[in-house]
Amino acid sequence: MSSSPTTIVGPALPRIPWEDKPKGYPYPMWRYSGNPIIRRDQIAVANSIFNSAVVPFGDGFAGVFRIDYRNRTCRLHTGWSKDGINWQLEEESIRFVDEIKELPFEYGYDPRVVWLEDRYYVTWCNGLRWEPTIGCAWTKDFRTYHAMENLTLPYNRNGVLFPRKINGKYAMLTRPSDPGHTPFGNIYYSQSPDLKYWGDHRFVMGPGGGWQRSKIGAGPSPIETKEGWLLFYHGVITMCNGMTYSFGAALLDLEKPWQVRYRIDPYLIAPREPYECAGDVANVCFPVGMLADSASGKIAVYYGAADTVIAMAFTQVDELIEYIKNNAVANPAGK
Ligand code: BMA
Repeated sequence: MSSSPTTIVGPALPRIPWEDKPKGYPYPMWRYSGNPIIRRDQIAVANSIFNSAVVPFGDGFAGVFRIDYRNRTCRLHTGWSKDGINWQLEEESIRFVDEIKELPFEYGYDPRVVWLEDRYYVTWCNGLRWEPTIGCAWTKDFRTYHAMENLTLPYNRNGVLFPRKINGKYAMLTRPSDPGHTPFGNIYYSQSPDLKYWGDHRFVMGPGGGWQRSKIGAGPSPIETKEGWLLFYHGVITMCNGMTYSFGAALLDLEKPWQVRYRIDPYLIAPREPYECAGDVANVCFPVGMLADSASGKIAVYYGAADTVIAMAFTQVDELIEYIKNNAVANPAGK
């Protein structure tokens, strides 16, 4: 871990994929001009490829991708990239060694990946008798994945591990839910001595106003900054034609991450471009992947668009934090 000249606490990533903000653009986060970065049918089995997570790996990047098949079940697939933008996806889905007999792997979606101590952990929304909970596995090479126990009971989604222990405990955000298209949702914080037994649960935040008024859920693993944990999260507003998914960001206290320091009022990215507004589920921008460079403060977010393709957006940490503070809601914990 290098010392950070910017607000980000963590390693430098000079090869982070990047595109400068368009001249005169007034907002702190901007889309990649080459969006979407992955075609929905990039591999033959796929109906759609979206909501996927990436990390630096070797001299490039690795990722865990959500692929919905042409029979409309979904699985996780490994992907590889030299530049973080062009990806090669494995044709075969991820299989787990040491599979736990009582936890047959039925389906998996919305993976998150985090480097924690000495390995990568993948969490995802895991089918358990078709009831969603938080699945977990670890890998060191993205070739062999070791199954772990589910991290929660059903029903739960959007399980995200922090990249280090906090106060001597592993830490996780989840969003307890229901078996369907959950109409509600608060983010909770849980703690564990061993990544297996979880407790000391704390409420973090619930829905707010406007674009985040029906439900919210954590996005990628939070980024440690000198100002707190920077959390990108999705928020939903239910409109006449269904749920619209946008995303924003909040700063959580470093030592007590269940305390929200600042929470953004306007969204950062909301469905606007054709690939976000039209697809299998219209009007969805769903962030689950992220890369950050502590040397420059650059951040690249990967988000699923319209439950069909993957898109990218960029921001710079100092500009973003300033914007969050200047555009914060009065009651950061929400409802
Ligand atoms: C959520 C999850 C996401 C999906 C979103 C919009 O409940 O299922 O995978 O992107 O709905 O359909």
